[in-house]
Amino acid sequence: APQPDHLNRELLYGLLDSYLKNDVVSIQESIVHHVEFTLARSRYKFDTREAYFAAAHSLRDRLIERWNDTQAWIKHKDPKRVYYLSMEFLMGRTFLNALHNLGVMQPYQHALSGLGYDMEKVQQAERDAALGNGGLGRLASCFLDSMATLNLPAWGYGIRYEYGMFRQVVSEGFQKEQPDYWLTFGYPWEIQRPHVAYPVKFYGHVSVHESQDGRQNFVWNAGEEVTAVAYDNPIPGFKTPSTINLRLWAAKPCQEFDLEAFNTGDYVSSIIDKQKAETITSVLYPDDKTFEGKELRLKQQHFMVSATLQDIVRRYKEQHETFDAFPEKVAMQLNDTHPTLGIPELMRILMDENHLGWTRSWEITTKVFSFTNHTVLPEALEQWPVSLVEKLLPRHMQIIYDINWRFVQELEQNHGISGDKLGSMSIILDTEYGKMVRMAYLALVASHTVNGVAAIHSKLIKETIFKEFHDIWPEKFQNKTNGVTQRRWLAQCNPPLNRLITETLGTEAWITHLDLLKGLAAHAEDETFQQKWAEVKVEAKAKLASLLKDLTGDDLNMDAIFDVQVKRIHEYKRQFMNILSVALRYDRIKSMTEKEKEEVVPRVVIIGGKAAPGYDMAKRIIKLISAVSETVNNDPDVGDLLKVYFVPDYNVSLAEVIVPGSDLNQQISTAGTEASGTSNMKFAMNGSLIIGTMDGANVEIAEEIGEENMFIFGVGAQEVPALRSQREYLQVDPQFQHAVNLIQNGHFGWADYFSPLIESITGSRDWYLLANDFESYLDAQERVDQEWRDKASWTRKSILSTAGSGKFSSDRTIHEYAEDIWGVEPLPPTIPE
Ligand code: Z16
Repeated sequence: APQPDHLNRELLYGLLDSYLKNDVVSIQESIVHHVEFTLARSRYKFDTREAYFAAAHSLRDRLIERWNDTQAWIKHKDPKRVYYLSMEFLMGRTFLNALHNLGVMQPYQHALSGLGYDMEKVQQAERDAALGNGGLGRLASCFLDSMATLNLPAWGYGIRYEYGMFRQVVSEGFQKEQPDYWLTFGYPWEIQRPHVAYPVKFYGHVSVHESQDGRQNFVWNAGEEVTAVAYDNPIPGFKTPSTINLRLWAAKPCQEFDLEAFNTGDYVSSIIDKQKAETITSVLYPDDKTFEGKELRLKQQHFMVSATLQDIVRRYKEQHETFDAFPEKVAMQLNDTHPTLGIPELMRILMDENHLGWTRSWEITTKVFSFTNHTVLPEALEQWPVSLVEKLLPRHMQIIYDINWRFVQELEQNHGISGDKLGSMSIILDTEYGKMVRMAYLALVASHTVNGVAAIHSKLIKETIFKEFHDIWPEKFQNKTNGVTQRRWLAQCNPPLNRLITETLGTEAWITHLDLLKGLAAHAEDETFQQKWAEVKVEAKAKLASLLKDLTGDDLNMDAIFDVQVKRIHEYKRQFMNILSVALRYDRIKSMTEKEKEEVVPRVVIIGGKAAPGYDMAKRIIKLISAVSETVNNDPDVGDLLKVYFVPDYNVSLAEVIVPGSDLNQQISTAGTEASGTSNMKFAMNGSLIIGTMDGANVEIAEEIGEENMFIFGVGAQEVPALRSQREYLQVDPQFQHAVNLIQNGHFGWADYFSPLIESITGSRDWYLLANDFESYLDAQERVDQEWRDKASWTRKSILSTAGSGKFSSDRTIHEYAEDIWGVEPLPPTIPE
């Protein structure tokens, strides 16, 4: 880059010295400055949305200052860095989080109110950045917050989709998907870096050249090339100046490529052709657990890892002459198998572009990658047709074959494996439709570590999907129980509870040391404390009630249990079982005398979540919930003893209201199917009691909080395989049959439309064992009602839930990754010389 003739350091340091002050007047100045000069509006006339954008830009200035200092400091110290590679980051809103982490909430509030704007409304003007499906994407975002807060030299890498997770509209009970073009008014939290751009190649063919020393040199002559442009998103830590980076790539047409087409005379259609490049980063695939073998998706994956690896290698080379130190300077975490193509891509870069040779390249590659698995459901596991990989990425396919060939050799020679077992472990799977690449096996072979996301899940992957690999490489397997950031999921989303906890513990140190919540247990029996705790819950419930009032026009019964199940709609998560029990509860109330009704514990059942657009059963479940809701809510016999709501378009921002406002949350997946779950942790932190199975992180939550403070039911994961094989002979509980009959007989209408649902839980079809667990579920629901009748006891359990949730901070999770997998250390910021 061109340098100025003369750098006046003294002047430069002095100029911005007094710029980013955080007193109220300086903040007002900076907001008004952005109204005039960034938005080009008049300082005398700007609306709430403009106030949001101007305040966001003012905050962004402060983020950029910290980002610059942090990155200069990291570069200066050159420690080992960790890169979190993920196709999804479900960030939600940034404004409140940035205010809170920078510690400037108060002055901004005063600054805005002084200008005539209400902080609450200004915040609401921000749109969610929803570049993810669910748990996996939200986990990546929680991890960024923790990595920044722990001062780790870390970066996230992903894709800047133009359309995020679809907006869910429910009309007449049917889900409709609407595009989420979230960039309409611009996104103030990103910094475009037009100069940080890399070519990404696709298609074409590979040629071999003999080099002078007799070595074979592979050259990939691509058929298509697009440019990846960086967009940086600063991620501030809490109470530390450390501000890390989330670098998202956007596809742009490449300038220099295919000049020939331009010279053949068809200028306009050549340009239109090149526009197609941008479609690579157009849209997030909204399927959370079904593998869809779409070519565009494979393109997205390669696009992301290719740009990322070029960036990482370039950064490394800026400071190092050889690749010797690469594994001491770089760790890369693969968030599921989605970025697994990074493995052959790094091999290609080292071998073909840096001429390192197979042995050294493989040695380096296997030292830098580690991989997280997020599910044991077979339909989610990625398998790409060899024919497709070969066409799109011919050189990568060769490398994958080579990796597999050497792996198979090793199995034969070092482990004495042969025959069918060899085939069952091969990265390449032969099927009747052709050969497939098993991405999880590729990731496993090349990674130094693989981890599951909760203790039970990490145990299961060793026994089931990766059993043969565990037999030969037991030391590769680890557990890293998920966590969530208590900044967003307690401190920010539940201010009254934040205040009560801080006042009770006499410190706000829990915001960075969540274990301190233990200290609340000592107050669990204290009546006046219980009273305060209950008041805080009522406040949060009122916020949720007002959200539902806006949505439905209904006033909720504040004495009711707010009973919540919010998560992606999936058969294994058993929203169907939930709604069956609601149908039964409704039927029971209908048959009661007025006297009997006086004893009923009132409930507000809230269900929310998106169905993958092509997931027919999930869409029928949404319709069923809506149909039950319609009948129940309009039945005068029921009144406010039972209400059922399907909340449309469940997302991060809605969760921030729903989680604090819930009394009870449902985590009722068939044991062995939910890898971890992370909303269970958010609910526990906010004093919501769990009704759930011994699945995912529920198991560890029960260890921390005490099973007696939860409503645990259902069979354990160990019993599931045997029960599945006996499904058709199992005795069906009469209550279950009755609930099914209500739906089948058209009690809620749409009987024909619901018949595939009924079939899916009948006899041998009942894969997720609804019939089997139903009785035990109803029993747990009965215990919930009993508990609610004893207010003091319920509140005590609520306090103990929060008190026992300390383990589930993503700070703890990230600390473990850093120590046990990445080998990276905190680099507390100091002002660079
Ligand atoms: C996802 O969100 C998860 C798994 C997966 O294979 C794909 C997606 Cl998009 C979830 C798990 O279902 C959940 O149990 C876990 O808590 C979460 O990933 C984070 O690990």
